[in-house]
Parts: sequence; C-alpha cells; structure tokens
Amino acid sequence: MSASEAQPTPRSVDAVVVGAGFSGMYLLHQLREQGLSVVVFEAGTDVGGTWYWNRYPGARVDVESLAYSYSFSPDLEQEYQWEERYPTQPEILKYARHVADRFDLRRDIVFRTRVTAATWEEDAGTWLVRTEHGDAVNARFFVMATGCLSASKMPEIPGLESFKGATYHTAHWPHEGVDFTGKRVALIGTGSSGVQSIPVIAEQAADLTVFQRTPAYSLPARNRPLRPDEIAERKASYRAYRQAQRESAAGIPVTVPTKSALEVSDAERDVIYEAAWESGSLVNLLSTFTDLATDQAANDTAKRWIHRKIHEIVKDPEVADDLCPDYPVGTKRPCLDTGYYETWNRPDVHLVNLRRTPLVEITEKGVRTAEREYEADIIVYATGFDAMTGALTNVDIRGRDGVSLKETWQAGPRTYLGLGSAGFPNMFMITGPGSPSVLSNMVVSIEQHVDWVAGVIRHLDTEGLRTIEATPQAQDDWVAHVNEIAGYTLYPKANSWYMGANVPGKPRVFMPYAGGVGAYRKRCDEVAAKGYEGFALTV
Ligand code: N01
Repeated sequence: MSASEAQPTPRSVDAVVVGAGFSGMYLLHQLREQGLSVVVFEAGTDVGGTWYWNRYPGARVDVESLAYSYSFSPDLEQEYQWEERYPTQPEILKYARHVADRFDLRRDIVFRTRVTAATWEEDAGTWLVRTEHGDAVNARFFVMATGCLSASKMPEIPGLESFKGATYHTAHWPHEGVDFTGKRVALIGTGSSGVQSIPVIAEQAADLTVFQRTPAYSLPARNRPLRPDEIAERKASYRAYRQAQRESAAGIPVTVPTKSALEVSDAERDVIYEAAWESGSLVNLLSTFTDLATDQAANDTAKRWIHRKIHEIVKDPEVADDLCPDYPVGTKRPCLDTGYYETWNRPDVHLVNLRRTPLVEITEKGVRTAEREYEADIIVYATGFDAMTGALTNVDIRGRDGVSLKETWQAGPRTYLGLGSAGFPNMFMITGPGSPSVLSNMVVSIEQHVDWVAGVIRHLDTEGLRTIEATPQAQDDWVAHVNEIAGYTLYPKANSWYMGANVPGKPRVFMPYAGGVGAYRKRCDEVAAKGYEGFALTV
C-alpha cells in the first residue's frame, strides 16, 4: 500500500522524526540502537534531504568530502570511497543512499509523506503527529530534523503565473534533469545555487540572462579528483581529525589566525589572500586574519582584494563593477564556484543589475525590468529559502495549552541552545536557530545535536523521567547570548537570509549562533553534565 492510500491508523512509537536527510537518518540509527521505536516521515521519495531536492546543474557541496561525511561509524568511514574533493550532488546522494542501505534505515522511514501538525497532549504526555495523508501517530518524543534550508522560496514578483515557458526552482529540480540546448534562459538569483548553476547552464543554453539583486562573494573551488595518498592519510588519522573538527570554530579544522588584517603590510596581506584564493577553501579565506568577522576596516581589506580579483577576471569593467558586492565579506554566505567569474566573459551570458533597473514583473514571454522585456524559453529561480525557521513553522506545532510555535516565534525564533523551545516539552530541533548550524560544516553540527538528543532521551529513560522542556529563563538568557555574540560581528550589516532579510515581513534577527562549534559543544556538554541545566525535567 502506498502512503497516499493509507488510512489514518493511530500508532504509537517512542519517537517521531520529521525528515530523512543527514539529521533524520542518523537520529533514526541512534535511537534504534538505544532500543526505541521510531518512525521517520519524509516528503521525498528517498533519503538525502537537501541532496535529494537540490539537483540543479552544478550542485556541489562546498565542504570537502573527507570532512563532510558521518563520523559515527569508523567502519563506514573506512569503507566509503569519495571520488572528488568537492563531490557533486549525485555523489552525495549516493553516499546518503549507501548509509540508508548499510544501516537498514528505510524500513522505519515513511516516504512521500509530509507532516502537517503536531500537538502536545498534556494528559497523555505525548505528541500527536499528523500527516498530509491523515495518519496520526502518538510519540513520547517529537524531533524536527527538517534542515535549515529546506523551505524553498519563490520571489515576490507580480505575474509569476503568466509565463508560458518552463519554470524551475533550483531546490525542486526535476529528477530527469532539464535540457537547455538551444534555449534562451532567464535566471533570477545569485546566491550559492545561482553561482553554481550559471556556468553549467551557460555551457548548454543558447543564451543566458542573469537577473542579479545582490552580488555574491565567490571563491574558485579548485575541485579535483582525490588522490589515493590523501584518502589513505585521512583514513589513517580519522579519529584525530574528527576530534579536531569537533573542537574547531566551523567544523573544519584550520590554522587559527594570529594577526589582524590591519597589522600587516599591503604586500604581506596580498600574499595571504592570494594563498587563500588559490586554496579553494572558504574557511581558509575567512580565517586569514583574526578580525575579518568583527572589524569593518579589516574586512574592507578583503573586500577590496576580492573586488580587484573580480576585475582581473571579468573583462567588461561595467559587468565587473556590478559583480562586486558592497557588504562585508562573509556576512552573507560566500560561495564556492567552478568558472563563475570567467562565465561573464562569454558573449552569450548577460547580467542585468536589478539595483539599476528593478525587476517589474514576469510576463507571458519572460522577465520585464524597469527598462525592457527579456524574452526567454525557460526561467530558473535560484531564489533560496525561508531559512532556519520556515520548515519548522510550516508545520502546525502546538505545545502546552495549544500554544503555536509559529505564533510564539512571531518576533523571531526563541530557543534554548537551538535544541528546544520553552512550552514545547519533549520536542527537539536538529540544528535549530540559536545553534551554529549554517555557520558550520552541517554534518558535524548534525552529529553533535543527534548525540545530545539521544543522550537526553537515554537520561530520561534511565532516571524514570517523563518530560524535558527548556525553562523560559534559560531560553531568554540564551537568546540574549546569541544576540550578544552576533552583535560583536559584522553579520548584522548585511541583508542576508541569516537575518531573515530575504523574506518580506520576517523579523530581522540573526538566527544562527556565531560563537563557534567547539565552544558551543562544550556548553551543551556542560548543560548535560549538570543534569540538563536550564531544562525542567519531570516525572
Ligand atoms: O539562496 P540565496 P541559494 N528578486 O538566498 C535572489 C546553501 N547552499 O539557494 O541577496 C530578485 O543565497 C537573492 O537576492 P538578495 C548555502 O548556505 C549551499 O543560492 O536577497 N532576486 C539572492 O541572490 C546558501 O547560502 C550550496 O538580494 C531575488 C538569490 O535570489 C543557501 O543554501 C549550494 C529575489 C537567493 O540566494 C541558499 O542558497 C547551494 C527577488 N524577488 C546552496 N528574491 C553549496 O554547498 C531572491 N532573490 C555550495
């Protein structure tokens, strides 16, 4: 019987997990190992989460494969053969599928099924979770493993429905791919998805016009096949490497900078930036100096240097100018690309700067700006996500006294450690707002959260406790701390999705925790060691 035919049969499990991406898969494995019954609901037809949905041309991860992989199973680490430094979406999806098979995960995953609502039932002390097919499941624990970038977003442009050609969003790419051969393509959006797909679409299309509201900072990935010797070396030292990941700032060990960008000579700074540019690693660039994230003048040195690079590569000086961002480097998520700036030298690729000529509407034939209409056969929307909170508030989650998570978070997300929210007992978020999440190597942060959640459930069961819930005081203190740390940085200076700025009406709050993965993990471990300090536990 397919999920869509299933009649609502109330069932009872220990834990309901929403999402079968990297978080949900590992959580399922961990909780099952602890003897819990678990059901995972997944909207897609297979595992992989982000790597299931984002199949756009050129999609790759921007963290190296030997670092962007599970650490929980040393056997898995040794067996798996990564091929490229920065694997493509199909290669990462293959890895996720391999993990699902190897740990026999699929038998507890219900695919093609979106969770629509979850309600805390006080008397029973359980969550009642409902799906789009009308199923209802009772569970002691409810975990949103829905990812930070999964609620995709179309732009607010009049006339979206009127276009007669084909439209695609990068986050919902057709499984069979899209043939751009001979087509005139319009692409809106120049974040990571746009920057990765533009060079590949340009290769195939007859003509590509890109509509840019804000330029991105992008670094060449210098992707290549992995060498056998570097794979062997990492495999021989994986335990130490994983530990270094856990203690690092972003889940990727780097040489910690010791100098301010302002205390070295121009020539010395150029050499350091050039080495980072050549390395093809975003963390290398962002950790060149101690103060890029916190000092405007220091950051300006990186900004000027990258502007110069863009002008060196892009031949048309006006196009190069338009591609130079004006916000501080790193305050919007930087991109890792393959041939991005070089693509602007092609005669069949055109840039429309929406700051100069705003986008007016989508028409039957294409895209109209304040200046003219651009006819197209295909429109690609690379317009991103309602990040960090969208997937959580899209589900009608009701905690104590029927209080809605969406309403509670109207002025911005409020969590304790990004793991739980006051008023929502026995509910956890994996990489929720208020945790390092998107500022880190996601797999490292996912594993840390899953281990912590599995630990807390073990603690409750061992101690004969029934519920755990963040206290309002601990939550207030944590939210204040998250804001305080963000306030030391330049992050709030950019209109980024980190700040909710890409969604009209969304409160401007810096959502991830900028204190670093290592320090954050220590804090979570201390909280656990002190009997889950800041949480109320009941029998
Ligand atoms: O989305 P984005 P994304 N009119 O929000 C523009 C991760 N990721 O899918 O900046 C015109 O970054 C918008 O303009 P602006 C990564 O964390 C990782 O590219 O809001 N334009 C922006 O240019 C990344 O940061 C990888 O002014 C409009 C673009 O659309 C995150 O996912 C790969 C518009 C959206 O960019 C999101 O990336 C892909 C409008 N109305 C994604 N609305 C890797 O691992 C939006 N835009 C490499």
